[in-house]
Amino acid sequence: MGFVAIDRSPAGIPQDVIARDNARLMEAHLADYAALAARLERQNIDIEDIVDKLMTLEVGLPSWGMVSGGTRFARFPLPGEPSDVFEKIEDCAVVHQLSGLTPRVSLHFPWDKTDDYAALRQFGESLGMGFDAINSNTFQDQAGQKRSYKFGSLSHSQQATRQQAIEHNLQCIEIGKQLGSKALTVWIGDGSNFPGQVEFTDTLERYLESLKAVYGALPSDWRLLIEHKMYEPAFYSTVIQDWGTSILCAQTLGPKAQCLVDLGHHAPNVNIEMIVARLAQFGKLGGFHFNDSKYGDDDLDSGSVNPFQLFLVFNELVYADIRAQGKFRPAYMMDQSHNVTDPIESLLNSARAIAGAYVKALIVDRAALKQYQADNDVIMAHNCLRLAFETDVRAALAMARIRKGGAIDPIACYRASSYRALKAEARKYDPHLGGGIV
Ligand code: RM4
Ligand code: MN
Ligand code: MN
Repeated sequence: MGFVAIDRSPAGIPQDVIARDNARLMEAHLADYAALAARLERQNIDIEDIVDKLMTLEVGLPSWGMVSGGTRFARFPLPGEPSDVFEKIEDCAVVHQLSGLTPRVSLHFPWDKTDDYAALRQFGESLGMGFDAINSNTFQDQAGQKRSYKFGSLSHSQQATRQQAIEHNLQCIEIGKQLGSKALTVWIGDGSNFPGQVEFTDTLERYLESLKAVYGALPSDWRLLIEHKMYEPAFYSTVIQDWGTSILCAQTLGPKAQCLVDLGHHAPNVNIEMIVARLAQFGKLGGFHFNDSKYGDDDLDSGSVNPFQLFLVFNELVYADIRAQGKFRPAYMMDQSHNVTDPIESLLNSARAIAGAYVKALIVDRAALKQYQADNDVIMAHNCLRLAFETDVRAALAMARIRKGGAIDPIACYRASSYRALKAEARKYDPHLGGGIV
């Protein structure tokens, strides 16, 4: 196998670095954990149940987020950042090692193209990493590509261009099968920049016809995740502009087609948690791209701007899981762009924010909430959410990390390891490498 022959320096954070850093913080952690356990006990919640549930949460990492991202103006590369898909997976494995939350990486093609996918899978597995949804890319032209996506891809006015985009998606499925993925995420840049440029109805019809061909090639245990986005790169209209069009397409295609919600893909102030509830209620919430945003598709770190919204989203996800009797399994992934931070540190912080939002949603007193809702006791119903959100649950998160072999303080531990500085010596530095974020 190719992987055996690949010369790579040993990956990961040395276990003794984690052990030493945890030893430094253990006493304070145990005191905090006991205090939180006592607090939760007063609400009849066993902290051990919460930690057990948290330990089942898994979130995929975006391969394209492992390299410094850029804006339309500039990209500021980081010495030691990965230069190929193998090195990206190495960095993902570090995030997982320290956080215990991110055992899979979501790849993007052709950005992550390589010669030997069996070797890539083996390399991932050797680092404890599996593969999440495959992302296709028909929103850019690649060198040597016959037909341009300037005016669209799956919904293009010309059949040959649509066919080229379909074939790319079919190739993505083939690659995914070799890697053990179970889903294909399709986000297209198709749309228009001027009123009159396209016919809304015709483009959607063509999109659906194309996607039917992709859907037909899905293995039986795969999902097709349709990702909506209201603008960019098209600024007047997009073909899959919102969750309404997304669910209509998913319903038209069939049971393996579901919707993916990217938190940054909505108009400002849209009630995203309500969209989550609606999609889940009708069995069509298939996946998530976590990130945060202030103005648009900013791809900021999860929970960095609006942690209350992240909590409210998880509140709906937890409720959906209760309604589905524990069988609600969307593919949770992050989709972020790190322009001014070390991607590993941003992803560690994001993992903490996501885990925190989940735990806070788990400790909502749902019986009391239902009663307050029935009685129309507005303040007390609202306070059920507020109290959970305001609880400091960091000790529960740390305990889950410790039990998975991770770190009490992931960023401190990462810094203590000098991982990035060591990689800066070992990896080739390519300032022209793209972060891949549009
Ligand atoms: C898009 C969308 C897709 C992601 C690309 C890079 O805005 O969020 O999920 O693959 O960006
Ligand atoms: Mn996305
Ligand atoms: Mn996006």
